[in-house]
Amino acid sequence: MKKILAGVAITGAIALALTGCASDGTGDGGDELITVGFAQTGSESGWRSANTESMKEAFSKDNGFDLIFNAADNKQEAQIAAVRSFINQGVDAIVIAPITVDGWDDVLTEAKDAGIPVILEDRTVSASDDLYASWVGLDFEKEGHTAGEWAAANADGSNLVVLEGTTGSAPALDRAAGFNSAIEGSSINLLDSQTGDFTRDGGKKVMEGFLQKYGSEINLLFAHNDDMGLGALDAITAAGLTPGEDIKIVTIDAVHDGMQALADGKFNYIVECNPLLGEKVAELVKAVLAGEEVDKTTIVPDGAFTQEDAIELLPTRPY
Ligand code: GYE
Repeated sequence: MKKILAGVAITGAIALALTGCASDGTGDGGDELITVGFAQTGSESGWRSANTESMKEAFSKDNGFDLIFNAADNKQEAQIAAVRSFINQGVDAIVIAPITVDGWDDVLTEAKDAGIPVILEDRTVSASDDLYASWVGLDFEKEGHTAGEWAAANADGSNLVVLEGTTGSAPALDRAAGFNSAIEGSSINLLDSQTGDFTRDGGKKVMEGFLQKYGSEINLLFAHNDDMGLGALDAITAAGLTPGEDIKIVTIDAVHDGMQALADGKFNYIVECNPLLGEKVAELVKAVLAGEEVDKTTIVPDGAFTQEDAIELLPTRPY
């Protein structure tokens, strides 16, 4: 009896060892997986959730990748530490959605010295473009400009408050620049502009402060993303004002909840920012590792939506 049990146990151990071997990526009869470290900003917004999902889908095992995912809670030092740990682990490639534009020179140089290619997605950096293989993202300045053109045409003469994205991030800097250039020459009057860090909570708190200070003087809000605009809705309603009427609202992203607010008439206009970048990034990683020449810059086009568009598009929006 004992002997039989021991035999079963040994067979089990061999079976386990064999399974272990088959699942390490080499025994499947298939190719080695490409190990990719992805340093995501955090999970600040609906846009970010859609972007993370798109990346995880594209960098799946079925597509030939072993993805090491890190979200840095919007802390630049944590994101740089994550990239350093990818370098130490000897990954095949690194993808970064850089929180801020500055501060990347050292760690990008370390990756280059280690022979690990870096692909940037979503946001840009101020470091030299020799330090990364490629960037895929959006034209943030144009997004801001489109929002500003709408404001100048539909809310000229208004008193404006702005909810800015994360300080020092490419979308916050470029959307502000694009918006300001588009409203130049209009009689929109800027009352105040502060960061809400791209979060709902941040948008709500900063809008509460604006309302305390300026009250019903405010009649136009530009939020650098939907989430901050959605947070501001609570503050506006709590102050007894009607969003979309007393205060016109223009935002950027066009995620589901933003489009719903637009369809409901609480937002007045949204400029799109497409978060579904995963497939393109995965294609770039494979091409770079295969030694192919790739474009340094890929810009994904964005649209812009009115209330009628939102009502029509909502049922089929993928995010
Ligand atoms: O607009 C915002 C997110 O970098 C384009 O980051 C991205 C921005 C997006 O948190 O919602």
